[in-house]
Amino acid sequence: MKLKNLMGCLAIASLLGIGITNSAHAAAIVSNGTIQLGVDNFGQLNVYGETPSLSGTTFVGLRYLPTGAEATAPGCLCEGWGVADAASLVTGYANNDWLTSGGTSGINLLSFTSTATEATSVVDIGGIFKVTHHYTPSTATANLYEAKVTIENISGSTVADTRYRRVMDWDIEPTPFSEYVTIAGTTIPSALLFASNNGFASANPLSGPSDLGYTGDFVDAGPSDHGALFDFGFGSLVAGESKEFSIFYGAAGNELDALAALATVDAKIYSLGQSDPATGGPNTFIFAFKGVEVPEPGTLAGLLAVSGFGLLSRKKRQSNTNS
Ligand SMILES: [Ca+2]
Ligand SMILES: [Ca+2]
Ligand SMILES: [Ca+2]
Repeated sequence: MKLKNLMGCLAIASLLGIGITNSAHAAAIVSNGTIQLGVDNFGQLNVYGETPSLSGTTFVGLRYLPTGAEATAPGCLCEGWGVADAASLVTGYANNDWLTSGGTSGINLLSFTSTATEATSVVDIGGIFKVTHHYTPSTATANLYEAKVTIENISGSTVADTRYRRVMDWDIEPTPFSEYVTIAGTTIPSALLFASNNGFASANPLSGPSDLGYTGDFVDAGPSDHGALFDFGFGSLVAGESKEFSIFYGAAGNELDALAALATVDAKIYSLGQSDPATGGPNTFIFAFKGVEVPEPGTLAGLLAVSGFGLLSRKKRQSNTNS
């Protein structure tokens, strides 16, 4: 999204006292030498940096250093995540865009630590969830950063319907705001509930599905100003239980190399953002998930639950108790 909206976001953030550019605000820009990420305190991306990108933005979300291209920070800072229990309606989410994407709510920071290459955010949502995002270079390929996500039920009792949303506005340089977007892997058995190209959606997992014309799997939609939205349902978590999975952010010089990078980590659910839909040059950006493809051990009930069947809570509790 374009500059006018960004300025609106910054103005509102300023009015609200939100320190997008506040130096005391915990955040980190991390890099493995190929991929650079701007990680904010709650684990959302898009923080202020100093080095202008290929098209001149000084915010860092996801950058490919060989070209200097930024992939989400241009225009609005629309990138974020949320965790919720769809049964009790407890929710918390973080997004540095307030005007379009609805910003951040329901999250308390527990800790944020970083080095030159890694960043770890730990937050509390309503005393129900402890959520950790640990950003670390992929050990498999320089083209990917891995965000290891842990959702822990700290409530002391069972959480019935655990949700995770991740959303980003792709803005692929050198053609930001007119990118081609691909989403793949939505039909394989997984915890995925919904995917679309609405990168401007709220990060609140309970805000409901929305799209900008494309849902499920689609290839090279565009050119348009859009992004990627993924909703996951992990079913019930008993007291003290955690759900772990990984998100990958990355880029390569073309589409074939991007797909090869995804293959090295066996990530099958993903989005690509491109300026050139055919070759994927000069950079194809990657946003992918792993560890969401198969149900938890012994959880036919869990699989059915994430498919939208809400009638199996008794079996679900039994199976989780046994696991
Ligand atoms: Ca953007
Ligand atoms: Ca966009
Ligand atoms: Ca393509």
